[in-house]
Amino acid sequence: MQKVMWLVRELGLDHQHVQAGGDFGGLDDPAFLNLNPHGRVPVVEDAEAVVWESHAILRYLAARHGGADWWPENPAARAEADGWMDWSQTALQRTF
Ligand SMILES: N[C@@H](CCC(=O)N[C@@H](CS)C(=O)NCC(=O)O)C(=O)O
Repeated sequence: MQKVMWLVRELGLDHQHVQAGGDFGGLDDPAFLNLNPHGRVPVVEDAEAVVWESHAILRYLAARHGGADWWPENPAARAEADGWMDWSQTALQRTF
């Protein structure tokens, strides 16, 4: 969640942050499950897109709104960021 809100702010995107999950609940609501059938946050609705899974959201926001600074043309440059991002979730976070 934090990483998504961090990028939203870095990109200066107009947004509405709807709290859900934990004490806020709502993840079992049919309307929420229609957005993310896994019943988890974060989820982003942006124009026609509904994106769930935090790293998919980060990639989407970077590609859609970030320009070349956040979504470089060069696949090797993108892969460098992708590697660190996925490593943080699969290795670093697990060790934490
Ligand atoms: N791998 C998923 C994890 C999603 C996830 O487990 N989200 C947690 C919050 S961090 C959640 O929705 N928990 C249920 C709840 O808060 O009630 C992602 O990165 O988006």
